[in-house]
Amino acid sequence: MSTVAPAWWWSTAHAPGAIAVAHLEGDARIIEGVLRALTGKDAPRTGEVAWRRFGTIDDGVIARTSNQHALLMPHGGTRIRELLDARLAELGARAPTGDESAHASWPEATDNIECAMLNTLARAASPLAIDLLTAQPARWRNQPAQNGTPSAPLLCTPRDLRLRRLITPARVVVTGPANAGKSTLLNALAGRAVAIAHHAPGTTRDAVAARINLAGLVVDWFDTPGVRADMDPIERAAAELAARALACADMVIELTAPGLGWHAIAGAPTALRMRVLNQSDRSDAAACPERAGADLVISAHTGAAIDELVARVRDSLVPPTDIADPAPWQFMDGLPALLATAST
Ligand SMILES: Nc1nc2c(ncn2[C@@H]2O[C@H](COP(=O)(O)OP(=O)(O)OP(=O)(O)O)[C@@H](O)[C@H]2O)c(=O)[nH]1
Ligand SMILES: [Mg+2]
Repeated sequence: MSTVAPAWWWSTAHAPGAIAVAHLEGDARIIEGVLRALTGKDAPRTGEVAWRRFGTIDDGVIARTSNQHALLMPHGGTRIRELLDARLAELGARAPTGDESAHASWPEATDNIECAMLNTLARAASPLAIDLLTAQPARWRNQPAQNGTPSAPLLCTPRDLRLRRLITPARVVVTGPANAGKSTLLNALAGRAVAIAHHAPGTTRDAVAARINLAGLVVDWFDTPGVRADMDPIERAAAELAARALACADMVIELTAPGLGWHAIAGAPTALRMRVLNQSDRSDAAACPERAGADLVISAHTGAAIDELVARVRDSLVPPTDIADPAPWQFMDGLPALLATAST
């Protein structure tokens, strides 16, 4: 998206919670200007995760997952959220207006549902969203009518919410002992060196975030530093950033390697979880005790089972049955109200 006004929206519910997550998306120079005005410091570089004060409102984490996108993670109080909304509006950011009639933007659209669909399509992150979104106006119009207006459930179903991960990327956080290969895995998935990978334990001293495409599903992938007993202050600060990412993870991948064991980790209680044993190419991998506890065994070096990992993460976050289900999808809040005015 390269509009002049950056888009600003929340992907956590408007309710008290430990941590809230907001998205800022737009032209790189413009979002850097907004973040500088908000925090008084330079914006994190692409791939960086940093702790910042959000003016006098709160402090929290900013993860720059791409040139055009940053995640802001303040505490989850409703007042903090309102103050940040007001401050971001002052700085020129706007909520993506899926519910605008916006016929001016979409003169070819036949009604409000189609406008909403086109607005959502314009900011959908995942290629998998395209066919499903474009099918929605017809599905909603074909809903059985009640009192002359199409009937629509007011509450979102779990399927509605899972499918919204096609629009706003889910957060996948990888944890595990130092030297498991967490950074090597991110680099293999991203197809480039996003994170520094090295045989010395404690190589990752910063949390790293990148927006990557998992065979059609785009996610925000967090590489975290391996937790060790003798961490220096910089590593401990990085571990705090990682804890903040874990608290709002949609999925946690626990990665280990032969001989390193499984490390229990705290994370969002609702997060999906997967245990992955890496370094299957090593001669000691076949008989190692970690194998018994693994959901999947991979090698980030040789690429063995990486396609399987990608497919499993994608299908856990957005199950293929959700996509194949022909029922209408509430791809945004307020859709039932729009349906009531669909024929106007
Ligand atoms: N044989 C083998 N070595 C691997 C594999 N994946 C990573 N490594 C090696 O393991 C070492 C550690 O890899 P990293 O990716 O830096 O590990 P990390 O989990 O990010 O480590 P920290 O950042 O210290 O927490 C490096 O020497 C990698 O080359 C693999 O699949 N097979
Ligand atoms: Mg690392």
